Amino acid sequence: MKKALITGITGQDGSYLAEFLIEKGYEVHGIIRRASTFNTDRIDHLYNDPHIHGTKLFLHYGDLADGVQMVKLLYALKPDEIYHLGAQSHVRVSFDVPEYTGDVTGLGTLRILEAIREVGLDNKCRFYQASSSEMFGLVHEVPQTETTPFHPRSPYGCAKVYAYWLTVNYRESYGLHATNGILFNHESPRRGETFVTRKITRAATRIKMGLQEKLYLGNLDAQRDWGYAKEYVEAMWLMLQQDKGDDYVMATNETHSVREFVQETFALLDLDWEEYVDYDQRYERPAEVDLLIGDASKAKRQLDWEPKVRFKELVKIMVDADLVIAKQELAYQQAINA
Ligand code: NDP
Ligand code: GDR
Repeated sequence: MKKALITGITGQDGSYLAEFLIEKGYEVHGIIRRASTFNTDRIDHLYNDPHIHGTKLFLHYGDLADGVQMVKLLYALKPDEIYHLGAQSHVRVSFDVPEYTGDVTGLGTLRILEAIREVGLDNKCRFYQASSSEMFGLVHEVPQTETTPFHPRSPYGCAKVYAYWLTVNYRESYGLHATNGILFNHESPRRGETFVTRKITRAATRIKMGLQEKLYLGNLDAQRDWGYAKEYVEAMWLMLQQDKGDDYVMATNETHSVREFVQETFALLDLDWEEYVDYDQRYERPAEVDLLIGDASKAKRQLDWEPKVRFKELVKIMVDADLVIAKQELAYQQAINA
């Protein structure tokens, strides 16, 4: 049985990837952070008591800021594959906490790569780095490919560029099977609620149910290449099944503005978006990434991977899921007011 270690297992992608790997027969280990409230909502349905025979998911405390713990975990687990998804992943927040973002999102990758070497797993373990289309930043070329130059526009983007090149460097220096998945935005009903797509579908469905009056957003003109997270985690696995580490763009090759996402969401709910959406400057970024559209033809050619869920279907998946939650919220409110 293959053993995988996932950092960021409690996040959107980590939860889908854990599901996918367990389904494939892997023993899955995940690193979680200690918090004063529960932070494992997205993976609770996968978790069994570790004393039960046949359990496939094991959780360990750790933090990307803690290199010693990383070494200890790798000594103990000796995984075949490491999917490094953990990060301070919010672009706007990275302007508020740039040093922390550099430490966790940038140096966090270094800590894992060095732990792999320290434990002597260079020839055994395959490494996946969650690289990002945010590295392209200022538009130099469309669509963006594996050879498009990087010009990051945020502390987050800069940290990801550092981590990207470390991954390439450890491949070239030490022969490590190390891969960058350069993933464009991917969303789902499990997307964090402060990212724009989920913020929109949560708000619009709550407005529909009479639970909220307004939705405040920043720049509606930014364009993104939005795919479906569940499909993108399969691509991560495929990348690590190749003979050699490499770098791959994952994208839909379609782009839409934030405004279009708003329009599509409100239209599905028979609402006129202009009545409900207001501008709030605080959601603007000091420097914006205006246009992302990816060309994933290398992934199609080498991995036989291509996304199936397109923009309208993605919006519908998210609206349908959030409508269920909004209805539950309304029922709960009515019950406590009764
Ligand atoms: P999320 O923000 O949903 O999840 C981030 C994960 O990282 C969470 O499990 C979080 O734990 C964990 N984490 C944060 N800080 C630390 C830390 N100091 N130590 C250990 N773990 C930490 O991100 P996504 O699932 O959306 O993205 C996964 C990865 O892919 C990230 O690296 C992201 O930057 C990258 N990426 C994402 C894209 C997207 O569109 N979703 C596109 C391209 C790249 P906790 O739950 O405790 O906060
Ligand atoms: P992004 O995602 O920055 O692309 O990073 P996000 O959903 O935060 O923003 C997308 C675009 O929407 C605009 N926007 C707003 N964004 C947020 N969050 N909140 C708002 O109210 C709002 N109004 C307008 C933004 O300015 C931006 O242009 C995501 C993250 O998952 C990264 O970790 C990942 O690397 C990239 O996608 C690819």
